[in-house]
Amino acid sequence: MKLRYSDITPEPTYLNRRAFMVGIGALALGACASEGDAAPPPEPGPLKATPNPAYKYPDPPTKYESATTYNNFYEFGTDKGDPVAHAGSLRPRPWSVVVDGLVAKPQRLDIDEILKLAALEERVYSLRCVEGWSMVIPWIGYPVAAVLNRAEPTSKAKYVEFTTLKDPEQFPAQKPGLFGFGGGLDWPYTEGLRLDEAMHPLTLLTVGMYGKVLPHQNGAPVRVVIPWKYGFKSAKSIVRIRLTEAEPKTAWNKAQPSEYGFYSNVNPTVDHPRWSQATERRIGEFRRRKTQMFNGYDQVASLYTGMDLKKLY
Ligand SMILES: Nc1nc2c(c(=O)[nH]1)N[C@H]1C(S)=C(S)[C@@H](COP(=O)(O)O)O[C@H]1N2
Ligand SMILES: [Mo]
Repeated sequence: MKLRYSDITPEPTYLNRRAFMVGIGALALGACASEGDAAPPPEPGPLKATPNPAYKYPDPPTKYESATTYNNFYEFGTDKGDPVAHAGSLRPRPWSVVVDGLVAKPQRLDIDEILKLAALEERVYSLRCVEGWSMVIPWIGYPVAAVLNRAEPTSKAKYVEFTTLKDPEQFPAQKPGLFGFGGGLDWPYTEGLRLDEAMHPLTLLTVGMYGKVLPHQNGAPVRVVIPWKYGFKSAKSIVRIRLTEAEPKTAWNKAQPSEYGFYSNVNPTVDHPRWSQATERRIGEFRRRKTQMFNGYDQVASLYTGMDLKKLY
């Protein structure tokens, strides 16, 4: 098998370059931060959900082992194996999520309320990382719309911001390094969607996968999953959902605006500045596949009518 540039040049390239420029090694720093406190996460318990036949997937799911050992979760380090090695420090309980900003009824939802707020569905989605690989994952959750509706967005609300927990005791890579640049991103990790994207039935508030509670390394206890967008839009371990009038800033866009845009819909015809997005490698397979427009989720196309898809990275 021929290794492609996109197989070996993931997101950290930019971080290495920046670390080099300031004369330190961000990766080395990450390693320091996490030595000593390496604790693997516990095995997640079972979680019941009803398979939703509308969201089956034609291909078999990725092996559970791969989906829980090959992860991007920079709060634990930049290597794919860092999350499973270090995520034992995350404490997913007690946990609550605040829903605030431009809403009539701000909420603070305890994780136990979240688990009961709507019927838990199993939905098999494909997750496509901007780095050029994909997985097929049976997620458990319900539409983010259920939570947004409860909070009653006001007519001014146009966007939704999702924020990951900031706690360096639980996330070793958030410990400030030299120049306040611990771990590489401007913590906390934030992501955002337009309100209509967040309200779309495909956008999933996710609390489990493979019939189990969400493993720490996959974003316990609650994350979002947006299957037609590159994986980095799907923020893990969220503590806040904020409704805003202006487009929210996002962690990857702040780090490298020319490479990670706000929309970031999966699009085979829009290359990443450093690699093509025309094909992808499904984890567990050898031959590359053709990338599908919107990752195959054509039902969202109408959200972008009249917009220049080439500009929606
Ligand atoms: N808080 C947080 N959320 C995150 C990330 C991260 O580093 N931190 N990585 C993103 C990226 S790049 C991808 S591809 C997916 C990976 O999800 P998985 O590990 O469950 O497959 O999580 C996304 N959510
Ligand atoms: Mo990603």
